[in-house]
Amino acid sequence: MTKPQLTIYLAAPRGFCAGVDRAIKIVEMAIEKWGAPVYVRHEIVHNKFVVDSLRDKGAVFVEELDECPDDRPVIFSAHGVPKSVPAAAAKREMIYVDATCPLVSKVHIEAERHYDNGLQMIMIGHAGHPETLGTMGQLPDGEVLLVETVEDVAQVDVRDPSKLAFVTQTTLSVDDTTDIVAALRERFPAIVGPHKEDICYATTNRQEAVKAIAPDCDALLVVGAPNSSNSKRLVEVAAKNGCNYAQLVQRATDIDWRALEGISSLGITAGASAPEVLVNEVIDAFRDRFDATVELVETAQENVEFKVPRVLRVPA
Ligand code: 0CM
Ligand code: SF4
Repeated sequence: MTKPQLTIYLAAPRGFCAGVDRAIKIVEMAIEKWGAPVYVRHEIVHNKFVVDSLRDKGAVFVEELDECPDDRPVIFSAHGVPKSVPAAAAKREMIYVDATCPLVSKVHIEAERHYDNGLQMIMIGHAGHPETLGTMGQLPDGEVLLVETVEDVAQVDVRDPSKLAFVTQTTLSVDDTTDIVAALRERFPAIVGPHKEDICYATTNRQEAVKAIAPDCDALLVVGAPNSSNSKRLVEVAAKNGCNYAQLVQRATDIDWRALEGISSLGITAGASAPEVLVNEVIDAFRDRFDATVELVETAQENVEFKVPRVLRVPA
């Protein structure tokens, strides 16, 4: 039987960003240096395949520092942690290594700087996401107000509209955030903040790449995890930009083949925490069922690299 023809538009950039690459290497280096087990507070990045691979090498993943013994090293995930976490680790004289992405740390520093200048902080982010908890946790409890939507901006109750600043999560939808920032600036003209928002280069580039292919795709699959904010945003971007069927898949086994019957064009991308091996697995699954041609659509080139410390330094 002849296979149906399929053009696969493979988005670039996609997949691992510099912060994810660095965080994974830190866990690997820690296991090499201190032996197993090395504890990791929260999934180092939001990807089951990555987490399972590191677990096989000797990492133990926990959600809270309380679950770690005093005498084993602990690594904080790429998403960042509230200040109370390293403080508690130091108090217990634990060895800890912070794998927070430098672009998230930059936002932490910004929030602190504004606070020190006497400004009340507003964070644009998703409630309960570890990055939001970590950034809000740089300041004392209750000092950061969270807004998730344009509607929230109308409701937010500030101390003094002339003394305000905002920061954002790094993995938000660029377009939705533009609207929220505009609403903030309209209601609080004196608000201080970044030129646009704090969304990172990787998030921005992956969304741009999806925008370029979405209108030409009968369907688009994002390789990524359901708890990965940046991956979920890619699905939304595809849907908002003219693709009628956009889905998140963790592995090829998640593909709903019935829903894809009759397609002749498919977009594929991957969130910043999804390894390329899983993208290839998905492409191979399509090659099994279709006469597939892969076309790379590259909208930007990335050459960002974050240094991994050669020796993991133990905080004093
Ligand atoms: O923040 P998000 O949920 O997108 O995290 P992730 O682990 O999927 O991606 C990389 C990062 C960060 C910070
Ligand atoms: Fe850093 Fe952006 Fe990657 Fe998050 S998605 S780890 S902020 S580079």
